[in-house]
Amino acid sequence: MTDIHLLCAADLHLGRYVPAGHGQPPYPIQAWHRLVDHCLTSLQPIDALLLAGDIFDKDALYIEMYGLLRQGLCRLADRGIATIAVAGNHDAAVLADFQRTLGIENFHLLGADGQWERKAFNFHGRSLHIEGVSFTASTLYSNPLHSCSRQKPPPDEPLLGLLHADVDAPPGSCYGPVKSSDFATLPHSAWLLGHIHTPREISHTQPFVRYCGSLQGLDITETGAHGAWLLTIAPTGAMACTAIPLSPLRWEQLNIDLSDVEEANWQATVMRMVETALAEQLTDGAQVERLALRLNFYGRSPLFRILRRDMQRLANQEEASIRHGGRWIPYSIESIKNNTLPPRNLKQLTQGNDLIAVLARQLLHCQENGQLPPHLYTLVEEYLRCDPFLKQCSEAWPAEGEYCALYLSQGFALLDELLEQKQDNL
Ligand SMILES: [Mn+2]
Repeated sequence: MTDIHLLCAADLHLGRYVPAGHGQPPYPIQAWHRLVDHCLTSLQPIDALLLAGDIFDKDALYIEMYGLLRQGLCRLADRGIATIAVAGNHDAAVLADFQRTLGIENFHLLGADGQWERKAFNFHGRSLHIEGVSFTASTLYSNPLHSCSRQKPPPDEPLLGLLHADVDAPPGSCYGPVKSSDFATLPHSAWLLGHIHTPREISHTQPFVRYCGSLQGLDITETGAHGAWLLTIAPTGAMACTAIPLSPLRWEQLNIDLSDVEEANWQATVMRMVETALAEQLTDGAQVERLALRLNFYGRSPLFRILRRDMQRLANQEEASIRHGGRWIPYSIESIKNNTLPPRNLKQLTQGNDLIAVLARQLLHCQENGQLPPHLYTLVEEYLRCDPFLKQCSEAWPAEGEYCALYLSQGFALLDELLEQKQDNL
């Protein structure tokens, strides 16, 4: 008997505009082509492709995504490779439509009516059962695992689960809330999940449970290597899961300490530090075609004032690229955060009653306590609520512990501006 090889992916979001420029066609579509190509050319012959929901970004994208999804599925079917999928909250209607109207051979949408469906497949004379359920609307308030069958498969025939769900979500989740402990009560030996875009192993054994993560990171919160997972099932039933990085665009956040950086030649020093940090962070970069970076500068630094004025220039480099694995990978700067602090002694500024002293006292108080008083906390929250990026991407909302750092960084910038004006007026 031979191993069964399944390539597993989720959250393709075909049709999503990913703002990191220069990609033709868009990155999620490039990642889909790479996924299909990998199935067809992998050294380990792939028996089936498993997709755990959110294949389309929106139900309204049937026409736009019709050709490329159909072509990919047909190329796989022509080579005898099955595609087994469930729909997620983003493609609850369109995927069922697609399956019903096209009836592509060897494309199996499990549980399209919202009821669990278990199908038996035969690979190399071995039986494998795959069970899944699809979203039928953009929300699902109940726990889908509560209605999942407990019926065991025949001995020596593995049973896998395919699901789009929100594991251990806060109460009130409308995306199929389940508990990580639920999986242990079911007879499945592995679960492949979609919905959370960060790839994550939830349980290593009995059963094996994994979030595949988005096939292509969609914004700066989805950093690091993204792609598919190769699930190998040995004749003994033993399973192994290996990452297959496929995303052409990779997002990285770099934290760079500028404490000891002198003002002289600051541009050369900072550029070198950025590229050194990037080189250290860039593992599994063989598939990467482009990098998009967020720079987080921190530390008490003589560069504080220079950065306040000039840091955007760091994003102006023409044809920026980094050498990696014997080739040059282009990169662009998504954003730059100046969380450095000025090197001055804040206490000296707190004397008196002018605006500078009032602000310095406020900042010193927050710095020493490491947290904001309630009225400032509310102010920061109101400020964040108006941020256009956060409105669209609630996952990027800073943790409450970061509010104080955010307030201090804005406060120090204002203080520095006031000090500069005062000097100019002397
Ligand atoms: Mn998704």
